[in-house]
Amino acid sequence: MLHMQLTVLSCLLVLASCKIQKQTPTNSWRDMLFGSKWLTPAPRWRESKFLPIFALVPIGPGSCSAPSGEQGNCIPSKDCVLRNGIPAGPCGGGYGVCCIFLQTCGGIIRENSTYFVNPNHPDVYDGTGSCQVTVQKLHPDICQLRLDLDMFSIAPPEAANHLCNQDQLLISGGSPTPTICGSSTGDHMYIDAGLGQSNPIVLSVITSGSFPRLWRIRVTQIHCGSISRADQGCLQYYTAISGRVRSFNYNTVGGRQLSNQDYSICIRNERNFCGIQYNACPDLENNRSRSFTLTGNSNNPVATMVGGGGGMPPNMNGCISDWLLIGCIRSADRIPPLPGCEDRVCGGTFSAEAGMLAKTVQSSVRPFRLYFHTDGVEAPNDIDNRGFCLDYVQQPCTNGF
Ligand SMILES: *[C@@H]1O[C@H](CO)[C@@H](O)[C@H](O)[C@H]1NC(C)=O
Ligand SMILES: *[C@@H]1O[C@H](CO)[C@@H](O)[C@H](O)[C@H]1NC(C)=O
Ligand SMILES: [Ca+2]
Repeated sequence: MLHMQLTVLSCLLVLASCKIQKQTPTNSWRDMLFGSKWLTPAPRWRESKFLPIFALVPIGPGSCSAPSGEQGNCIPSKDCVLRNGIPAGPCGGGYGVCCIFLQTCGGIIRENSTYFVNPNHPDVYDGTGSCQVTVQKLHPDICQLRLDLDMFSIAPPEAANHLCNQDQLLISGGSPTPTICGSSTGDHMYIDAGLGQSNPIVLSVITSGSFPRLWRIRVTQIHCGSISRADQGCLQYYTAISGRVRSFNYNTVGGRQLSNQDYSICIRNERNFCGIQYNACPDLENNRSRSFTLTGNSNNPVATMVGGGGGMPPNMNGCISDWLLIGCIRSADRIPPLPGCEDRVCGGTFSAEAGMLAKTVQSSVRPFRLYFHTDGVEAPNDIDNRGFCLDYVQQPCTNGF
C-alpha cells in the first residue's frame, strides 16, 4: 500500500516537474517534492501528455549531478519513474534524466546512492521522534555501506559530559558504530554489512526537543570485491596521499568532542609510501589553537600528554580517559629521532612528547590507522574539549622511512 502510494506520488512529481520545467526551467524540483504543492489534491497524474519521451536511445548507466547538489544516475526517464526516483533535469545530452533517489522517515532504500533526508528537506525539521530508513542490499554480494554526511546538523551533545542526550544518529544491523550528534557535515562512515542476504541495516535519527535539524546522508552500496571497499573494521577510510581527519562534531568554536566514541580511522597506504606525518590543522578562529583538545580545560593552555598512564590515582599521568592512538609516534623534528616512541596522545597540544609545543608527528607503523577513544565523562576536569583535526601526509619510502 505504501509502495503504491509512493509510486503514485512520484508519478505526480514527475509529471508536475516536467510541466514546470516547460514553463520555468530553473524552478527547483524540491519545491514540487517538499513545498506546499506536495499536498495538492488535483489528480494531475492523469495528464500523461506531459510524459517526456527521452528513452529512444539506450543510455548506459552513468552518474550525474542534480542542480541541487545530489548525485544521481543518468537513466531513461521511464526507468526513473518506475524505480520511484525523482527526475532532476536532463542528462546524457538530453536522452535521459538525472534520476535521484530520496527516502525519509519510514522509507526503504532499494537503490544505490539513495539519500536519507530529513522530513521537509531541504528545509529544516523541528519534529521529535524516531525517523528511520531501512537499507536493503541490492545484491547478496554487497559487503559495505558508505554513508556520506552531505549535510548533517542535529542537536549537539549536552555541555557537561558531551553525551548525545537530545538527538542521535543510530545505525543498527551492521558493524557497531559510535552514536553521533551535533554537526558533522562532510564526514563519512563505512558500515560492514555482513555476507549474503543478512539483516537489513537501519539508519535512525532520534530527536527530542526543539532544534532546526537538517540532514542529507548519501548511502552507497559497495561490492565485496570493489576497490573502493574499506579495510575491515575501519569506520572511516581515506585513500589519498594527503588529507584531513577529524572527530565527529568537530568545530573549533562551539564543537564538543563526543563522549563514548571507540573507532578507527584508516588511511590506505599508497604505493611507494612507507610512513606518515600528522599535524594539527590550522585553527583560523582562535588565537590559541583548539584543533587538538582532547582532555583538560581547553579554555586554558593544556600540554600534550602521552602514554597509557602507569601509576595509581592520583599519580597516573597519561591518557586514560580520552585519547587518540597512533602506532609508535615520534616528533619529526628530532634528528636523529628519539629512540622511544609513544602510542596514546591526549591533552590540549598535538605532539608526540609531553610539552606545550605543537609538533609534526610521524609514524611508520602500517597499516596507517588512528584509534579514537572517549569515555562517558567530561566535567569537571575536561571542559570545552573540541576533539581533533589533523592533516596527514604520507611519506615516500626514500625519505628515511
Ligand atoms: C554504487 O555506486 C557507486 C558510485 O556511486 C559505485 O562505485 C558502486 O559500485 C555502486 N554499487 C553497486 C552495488 O552497484
Ligand atoms: C585574540 O586576541 C586579541 C588580542 O588579545 C583579542 O582582542 C581577540 O578577542 C582574541 N580573539 C579570540 C577569538 O579569542
Ligand atoms: Ca571524556
